[in-house]
Amino acid sequence: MKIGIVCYPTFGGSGVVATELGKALAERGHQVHFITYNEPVRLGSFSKNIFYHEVRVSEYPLFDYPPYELVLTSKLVDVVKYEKLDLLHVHYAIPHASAAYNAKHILECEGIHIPYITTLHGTDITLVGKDPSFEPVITFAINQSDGVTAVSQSLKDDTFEHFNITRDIEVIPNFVNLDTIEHKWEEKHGLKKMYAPNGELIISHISNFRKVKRIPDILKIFAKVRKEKPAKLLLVGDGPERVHIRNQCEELGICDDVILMGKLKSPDEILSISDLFLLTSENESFGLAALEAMAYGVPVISSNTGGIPEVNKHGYSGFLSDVGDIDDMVKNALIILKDEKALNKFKEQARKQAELFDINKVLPLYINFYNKILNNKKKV
Ligand code: GMT
Repeated sequence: MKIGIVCYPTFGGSGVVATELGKALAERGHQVHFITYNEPVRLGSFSKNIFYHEVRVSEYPLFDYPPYELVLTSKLVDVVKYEKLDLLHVHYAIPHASAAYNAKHILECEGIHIPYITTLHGTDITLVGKDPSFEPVITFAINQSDGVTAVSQSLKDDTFEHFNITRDIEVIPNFVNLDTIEHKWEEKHGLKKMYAPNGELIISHISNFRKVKRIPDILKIFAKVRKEKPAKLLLVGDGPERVHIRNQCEELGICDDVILMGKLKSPDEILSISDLFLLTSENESFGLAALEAMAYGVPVISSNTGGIPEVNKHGYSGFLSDVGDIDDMVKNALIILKDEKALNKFKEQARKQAELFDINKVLPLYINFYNKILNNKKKV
């Protein structure tokens, strides 16, 4: 197949999933064209079947808001036509689904039929999409898609609850590539000493530090756990909430043990040395970061919200607590960190749980879905 993938090329989960999916498809012989405003951060080195088409939005004094969606639409028309694509797969509904809809109809006027699949990732539905300034367009572009997937049952339910959806949505979860993780794990053994020189436990969190992640909860949990167990907190990522972190660390008296790592291209190193992962989000459609942690055998303390319970199994790969229930999360963290035996048991279970989401299980779901959509196209 020749597939065009549209995504945000940044550190966000939707961009990571789209990029890893494209890479996996390319490895299996499909031709993958990334159509994005920057090279996706997780792309790594190019391979024979991977192409990158830049969506370049020019500045013009008249434009207070550069028309990204229009430029993307034109680029889609161009790439579909000249690369003879079979299918467009757009990740994150806003504004990618409506751009794909417009491109499809422009191409139809020229006798070219290109189906598009929209994958819903999370905040495109749960936060941004619901906003009345987007809602009618999002509803329309979802309903008009040739195929729609959501990354969890919870996100699918949310979509039906908040939008007037008149079509099916297929659940295809996020995934990890356990083969490559196994390999990287071996490489990173010496790193732990650098961050935890006295054998402290390493607790980590990775996100884009937005309000929805509840970063203050992470710091409060860490402060309490650290009273019982010597530990370091590694915070990976950046975003609007970062400016408050230092002040809160000072209030809690934990500055010396909290390390702000900034944005890292890949979470591999930090996860490979972590003992516990925290995900305290208010809302989370899936929680890719938690799954990536589990793939490294890192148990997860998380909130019981959105799609997280579909990933993190309570009492097995970690624990789930009500959003904001700091004391319960601390209690659960200490069950895991109690002693080496308990920690190793949870580590093993976390890894086992991640196996359910291995790319070799999830990729066929996407490929079958693509084939179904392409077969429908032939029948039209
Ligand atoms: O909203 C974000 O945190 C970023 C967002 C994205 O689309 O880039 O992440 C969402 O998509 C991920 C990949 O499908 C999911 O694993 C995340 O749970 C989801 N984030 C939220 O729902 C908050």
